[in-house]
Parts: sequence; C-alpha cells; structure tokens
Amino acid sequence: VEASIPEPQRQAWLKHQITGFEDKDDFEKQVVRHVETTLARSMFNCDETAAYAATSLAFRDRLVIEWNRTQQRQTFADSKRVYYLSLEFLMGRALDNAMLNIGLKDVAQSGLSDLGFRVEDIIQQEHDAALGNGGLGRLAACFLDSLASLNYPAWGYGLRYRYGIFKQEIIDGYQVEVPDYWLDFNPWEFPRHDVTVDIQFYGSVNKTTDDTGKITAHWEGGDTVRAVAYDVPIPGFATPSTNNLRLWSSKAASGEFDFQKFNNGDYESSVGDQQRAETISAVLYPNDNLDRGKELRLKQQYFWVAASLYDIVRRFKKTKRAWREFPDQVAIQLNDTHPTLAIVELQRILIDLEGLDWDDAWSIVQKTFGYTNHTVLPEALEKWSVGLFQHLLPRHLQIIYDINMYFLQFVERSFPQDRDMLRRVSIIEESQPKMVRMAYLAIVGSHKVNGVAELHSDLIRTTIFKDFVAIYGPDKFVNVTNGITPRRWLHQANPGLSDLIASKAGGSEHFLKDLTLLNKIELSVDDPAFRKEWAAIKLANKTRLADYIKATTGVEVSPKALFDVQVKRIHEYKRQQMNIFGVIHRYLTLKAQTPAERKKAQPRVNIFGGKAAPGYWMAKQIIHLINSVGAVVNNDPDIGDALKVIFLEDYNVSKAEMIIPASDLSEHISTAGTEASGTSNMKFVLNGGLIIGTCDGANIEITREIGEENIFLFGNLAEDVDDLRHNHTYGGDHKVDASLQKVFAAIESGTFGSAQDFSGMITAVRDHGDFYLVSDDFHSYLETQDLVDKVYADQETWVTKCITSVARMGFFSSDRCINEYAEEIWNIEPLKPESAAGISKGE
Ligand code: 8GP
Repeated sequence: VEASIPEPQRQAWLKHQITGFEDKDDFEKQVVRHVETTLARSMFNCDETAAYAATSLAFRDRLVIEWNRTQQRQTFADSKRVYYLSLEFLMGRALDNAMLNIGLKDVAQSGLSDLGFRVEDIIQQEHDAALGNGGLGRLAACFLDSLASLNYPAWGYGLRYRYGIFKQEIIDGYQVEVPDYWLDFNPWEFPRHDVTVDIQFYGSVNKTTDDTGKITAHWEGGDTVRAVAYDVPIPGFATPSTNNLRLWSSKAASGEFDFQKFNNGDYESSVGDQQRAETISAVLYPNDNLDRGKELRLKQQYFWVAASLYDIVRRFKKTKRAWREFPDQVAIQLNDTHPTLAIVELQRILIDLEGLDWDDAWSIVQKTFGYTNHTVLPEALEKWSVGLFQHLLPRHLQIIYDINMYFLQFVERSFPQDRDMLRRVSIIEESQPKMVRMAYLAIVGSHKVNGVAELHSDLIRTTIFKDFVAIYGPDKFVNVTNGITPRRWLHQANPGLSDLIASKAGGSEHFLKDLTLLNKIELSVDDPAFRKEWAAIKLANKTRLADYIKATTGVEVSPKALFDVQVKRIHEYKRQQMNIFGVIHRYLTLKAQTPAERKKAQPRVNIFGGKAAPGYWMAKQIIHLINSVGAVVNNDPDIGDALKVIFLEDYNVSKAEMIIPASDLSEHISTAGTEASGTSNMKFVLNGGLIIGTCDGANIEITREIGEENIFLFGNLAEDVDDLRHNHTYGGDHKVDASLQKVFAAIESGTFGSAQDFSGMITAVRDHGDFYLVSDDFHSYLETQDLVDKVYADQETWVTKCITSVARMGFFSSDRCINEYAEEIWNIEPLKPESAAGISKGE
C-alpha cells in the first residue's frame, strides 16, 4: 500500500508521524489538551472524573500507535494467528494496567501530582469492565494479557454487552441486583462503524442441484441483525506488542427505524425493530456454572460466532491462499462450549458458500478448532433443543445432523454392534424433546480438548468424556493447568510486595516476565530485614482493607486479627455454607467460654464476598445467613475482637485487587472433584496468604509446587465422593456430626433471626442427601481451622511458610499456560517486535 502513495504525500505523512508522550512534561501537555479539547472543559474546571478521562486518553493515544504498528507487523509477517472466542472477558479496570504495562506509571504519577491529583484517586474513577461472571471470564482476560506480553499474534472475540454482570447491593442482609450500565464513558473502545457484518436468523433452506449433480444448500429469508465491531487495545507488559479484543454490538440492519410507521405517527413501534436487534448484545447472562437454555442466549452465541468467523475468513481470504492452508494461518480456541456453533458455521461457509467438498471442509474445521472444558457439573453442560435450532438456525441443524451421521458411522467401524455406545456418544440426545449436546459437538469438531487442571483433565477423560477417549485415543485430550497474570495480580494489586520481590528477583521487568525467578526470594527467607518488610507490607494491606470495611459496613476490625477470606461466586459446590457453619461453631464455642479463655483465642475476621445468580435461591439464602450471622456476632459485647463476620458487597475485579493482598488465609473448599481449577487460589498464594482447601482443582498442583507443609488441606478425596453420596441416600443412617448438629440447633432456635429463612440450607444437608458432602467434611474442616490458629500464633513460622510458598509459585503464571497452548494446541510462534526490549521508560 505504502509504495503506491506518491512520494511528496508520503513524505508529508512521515514528517508528521505521531508518537505518544515520553516524559512528564509531554504527559501533562497531553492531559491539558484532552481536558480542553476532547472533553471541552476549561482547564481550571477539571475534577477527578475529567482527570481520569484525560489521563486515559493520553495513555490511549500511546497505546493506539503501538496497536496500529502491531497489527501492521502481524499482517505483514503473515504468520499464524490465534483467535480466542469467549462470551466473557472480565477485564476490570484498564488505566492502571495500561500505565504499568507500558511502564509509565511513575511519569503519570508525578505529572498528575503537578496538576493537583493523586494517581490512586484517578485510578479509582474507572468503572470496571465486568463482561463476565467469574473464573472463566477472568481467565480469558489473563490470557489476553499473556498473549500480548509474549508477543503472540492473537485476537480475542466477544460480545459488547451494554450491561455487564449486575451490581450487587445488600439490603437488610439480602442480595439485590442493580443493572450495571458501564458504557457512559469508555475511552478504551474504538467503534468501527465501517466493520459490520449482517447476521441471519430463522428462514428456511432450499437445495439446488447443478448440471454435475452437485447439491447446494441455500439458507434464505428470515431476519437480519447487524454486528458492529468495537475494538479494545490490549497492551503487553514491557513490550510494544498491543493486541486486539474485538467485541460485537448488535443493531438493526435496515436503516435506523421504520419510516412508514414514523410518518403515520406510530412513533413507538417505529423503533421496535431497532430495539429488538439491540436486545441481542444488551445483557450478559448472570449464571456461573449453570446453563439455562434461553433462546436469546443461543441468539447471542450465533450472532457473535458468525460475525467473528466472517471477520476471520475475510482476513484469510485477503492472503489469497488455498483453503487447505487455513489451519496453518488460523487457530481458534473455544472457551467452553458457548462458541461451539463456530464449528458448524465454518463448515457451512466452506461447503455452502465456498463450494468445498464435505470431507475437505471438515478436515479444515477439525484442524482449526481447540475446545477447553471448564466444568464437569452436569447442570452447566450446554444442550439446546432440536426444535429451537430448527426454528432459529435451520441450516445449522442440517449440518449438525450430517456431522453426527458421519461421526456415528466412524464410531460404528471401531465399535461394531455397540448400539449403546452410539446412543451414548450421539451429538443428538434422543430425549423428549431431542437435544443437541454442545460439548460432544465441540469434541467432534476439534483436534484437541483440554481440561484446566490435572485432576479436572483426568476426570473429564475418565467420566464425562470417557467414551470419546475410547473413540479418538488419549492424545486428543490434554491438560493445560490454568494460570494468572502476575502483572495485574501482583504488580498492580500489590505494588509493595512486587517491589520487595523485584529487589531480590532481578527487577520487575524480569521476574514479571519469567515468574520462575520468584524462587530467588527463598534465599532471603531467613533474612530478618526482608521478613520485617514482608510483614509490614501485609499489615499495610490489611489496614487498607480494614479501613474499607469500616467505611462500607461500619464495622471496626483489627488489622492484627487473622483475616480469613472466601471471595468467589456463591455456589453450593464451593461450599460457602460450610464456611459460615464453621463460623457459627466458632461463635458458639466462644460464647461458652469464660472471658479469660476468650482472651486467649486467636482473633479472626471472616470475610465473604461474591454474587449469587439472580435465580439461584439457595445461593441467596447463603448470603442472607452470612449477613445475619454478622449482624449478631459483630454486635455481641461478649465477643469483641475475637470474631467478626463481614460480607463485602459487589465483589468484582477491582475489589479483588484490594482484598486478595490483605488475606492471611483464604478458603478454597469445594467438594472434591467439583472445582475444575480455581484461579483465585493462585492469586492468594502469590500475594503471601496461605490457603485452607480440599484436594480439588489446582489446589493439588499448588500443594505439589509449594509443599504440603505450606497448605492446610482437609476433607474427602474425589475418588470417594460417589460412595459417600450413595451412602447418604441408601446407607440407612446418614450421620451428621455433633458439632454440626449444634450449629443447626442454634440456627433453628432463632439465634440469627427467623429459623425458617435458613431451613433450606439445613435440610439440604440433614435430610436431602447432602450432595456436596458438607457433613462428611465438616469435622476435618474444623480440626484444620484449629490447626491454622495454632500455626498463626507462631508468626515466625507463618511468615516462613508465606515466603516459601510465594517463592515456589512460578508455575502458575498465565505465561506458562499460554506457552503450553501455543505449543500443544495452536502451533503458533511469537512475533517479536524489532525492539522487544520494551518501550522507553520516560523519566
Ligand atoms: C470455571 C471453573 O468453575 C473454575 O474452577 C475454573 O478455574 C474457571 O472456570 C477457569 O477455568 N468454570 C466456569 O466458570 C464455567 O464452567 N462456566 C460456565 C460454562 C459453564
């Protein structure tokens, strides 16, 4: 392109090539310019909101320049790209992250200070980008950070929800959901009104036969909705590489509104089409580990997948390569089954629109896709009714039937006569109504399937996907243990600790890019000065959280107490109910003691946070019980500082950044075999907290890495869960141990308000089979909590355990994880910018 531009014009452009600010003076100039021009504010009328906006715009300018260069470089190199398809990207705040990844936070800090602002206050102005529910969405965000930091040519594709995950308010102890409208001012996105795709729904299929006898399907009629691209730049850490996250927004395909109706004075219905179209990307479904099978959700999935594939195919076609080279240029990763329709859509594009043979097309499809499974919980495995498919996506249903037919023929050749095998693995479940099993479709259409921690990957191979291992052999099923980005989860969230570690581990630019360098701090574990600083940083983080607790709940907590934290989505399998039962046990024990005995007890602050899906009644009951216990305990003069119970409202990414560095102990106590990986367990240990947990998910690998003397493990093992459950139902006498009985008795006697409010939680354990094995694990949970108290009393031992654990956490960087995906699944290489040494550091 450049060569075709006449020289004088070329020179004019080159002469004025833009660069971002480099030093403080430059930064201030940009901020003032944005305040006056972009924001149209007079310069002495700049409040914190405006200062946030102008600072973000100054950083955005810098980002965008590198972003353009990165995209040009990738296009020019023409190497393979990976596309990460995820319905959720739980990004959190962008400004602090951009400052730190670019490496100019110190410049911004002193520049803002000159202009009369504190950088911390400015950062706090930003609204979280909360386009996700929990672990799955945050994992996608960590992956984007690693992909850019490691210079991989990669794009994320998602939906631009107008409303992210709801905001949680606690009113009278109950969760109330408030819509999260976050787009008022979002400097981090670039609308691409010229990048649109029209997406078809409904309609019917006609088949035509040409002279050679070849049959072609035509999907005709129905509705069309327009997808508009919004791009979000993703900065890498200490590299100019800046990747793209493309989010699709829906709008009406045909004009603004119905002019006929408008002219007839029917104003309201004239905008009806527009509103219907915009509904598709309006709201994130607020369920975590649960599938509700709503038609609008399937519409969202197809809308997003079809727009993304159109975009990917359009980019590939520009290279003029043969179709068989598609998998050499494109890897697509399916984040859970939500984007599984991409498999069907690519097959459709290749056979219906591009005229390839079924087999050639299918081989391209299989080589292109990889599928990540994130849960074994049956209620989360997606299924869509055949009827809904027939109505919404008639051509796709036909293709699914064909995929299934060829697949079952293939199975039959290896397992002749095994009718039951065919029934079990069929993509179509022969139920009433018939259902499309999305996980099976994802497996059949991908070349690799992965779980997210070793135990989880073993479980999917031996349970839910066992038959597919028999069919395809074991090599198709791999493990890639999750990771987290140390940039956000250490450097950004805990700058004090990050700096202290950097002083021993070769500087932040090094250890944050190679987290195994953490092991250097183990050499300092006995260094008194280092230990002292370590403890002081933890105390400062706890003090900051204590201040926040006081400001938001009115409860005073002592930063000297043991902070025991469980923050994550509220779910029975995560067992917040066991935690609060344990807290009640502690309260009853304290109440039975003399004041002198109580004085000796280890003071604790039990901190909870997390959202319940709006329709999840039991999870809401758990929140209510936690708050009701807090109301009693926190106001009981007998108890004082010995125990406090706090529920922090509206847990989200930015709150996690404050809470995690302040924990002494965090709880990861799911029923063994239910938590696929967990990622907050990694964040807590990395921030110098110990964990109490079950042998589940990544807890097992954390134990392997840090040593079992540094973690408080308890409870039954995954391999025993089935027998225990069976025993509850058929074993005759399901025993609930005495201390748990006492907890139930206290609740039932009205100690924490109306007993009726909590009866569901009690009967689930005592009378309805205790599916999550709370009664089986409660005793060892309490014993282990007592052990925690004993160890905590000896602060020297405690600090040694914390430092040693952090030193051994290098494995859990999402950089390691992304490199494994790149090698084992995507077969892509990084594309290093000319100077990968990093962007200049300003002053
Ligand atoms: C979550 C898992 O529950 C969690 O253990 C894991 O760390 C995280 O994914 C990232 O891998 N799974 C989900 O959020 C999930 O499965 N959500 C819906 C698809 C059902």
